Amino acid sequence: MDTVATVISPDTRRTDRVPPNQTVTERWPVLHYGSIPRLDLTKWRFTVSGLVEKELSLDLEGFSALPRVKVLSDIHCVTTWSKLDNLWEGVSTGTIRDLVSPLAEARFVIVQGAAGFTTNLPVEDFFRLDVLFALKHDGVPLTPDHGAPVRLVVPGLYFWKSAKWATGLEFTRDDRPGFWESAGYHNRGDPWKEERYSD
Ligand SMILES: Nc1nc2c(c(=O)[nH]1)N[C@H]1C(S)=C(S)[C@@H](COP(=O)(O)O)O[C@H]1N2
Ligand SMILES: [Mo]
Repeated sequence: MDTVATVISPDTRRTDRVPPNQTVTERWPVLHYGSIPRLDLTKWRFTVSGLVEKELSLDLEGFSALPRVKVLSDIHCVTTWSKLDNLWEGVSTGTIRDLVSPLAEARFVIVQGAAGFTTNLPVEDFFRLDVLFALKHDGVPLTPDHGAPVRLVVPGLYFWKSAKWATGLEFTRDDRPGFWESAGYHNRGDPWKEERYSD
């Protein structure tokens, strides 16, 4: 599991790197719906389905053996806290793309988390170079409250898109609002445009 590259998330290079109406925090709040799932890691799978040439199903050992990337990025939560300079390590969404070969009709990605959680992204947002399925944060494995063993990290969008306890994804032709998107959050969630809630 070589680390293939370190990516600096482009938003960290902005002269004013804190989006409008966000406040920087040093600590890392824990936020999610429901309770922390108790996962049986011997049964854990990461699956990719839908509009792909090759479906994928990996156990934790197989997933952990994929090439790694490191990403330095900022977190912007819609509840107005931001946490700067997070160093993530995990599997780039580009690596997933190479493994499954999405079909040309695949326009959206529905990412799945434990206990039925989903979040939706256009493929363009999902395949940005700083998007990864993280196993580590600041050099240590993710803790259960932050989404262990694997969580999505989408630095360019509000943090609700960063599904914790990720178990896979589906490529679709049509968009399908996920958990928070169906509960009144914006469908896309660009923090620089303050796409917080839908009206
Ligand atoms: N599976 C799952 N992932 C989730 C959520 C959730 O409810 N379930 N909430 C999202 C929201 S709203 C936020 S702000 C971040 C918080 O991540 P953190 O607890 O690591 O700070 O997780 C996101 N990922
Ligand atoms: Mo959130």
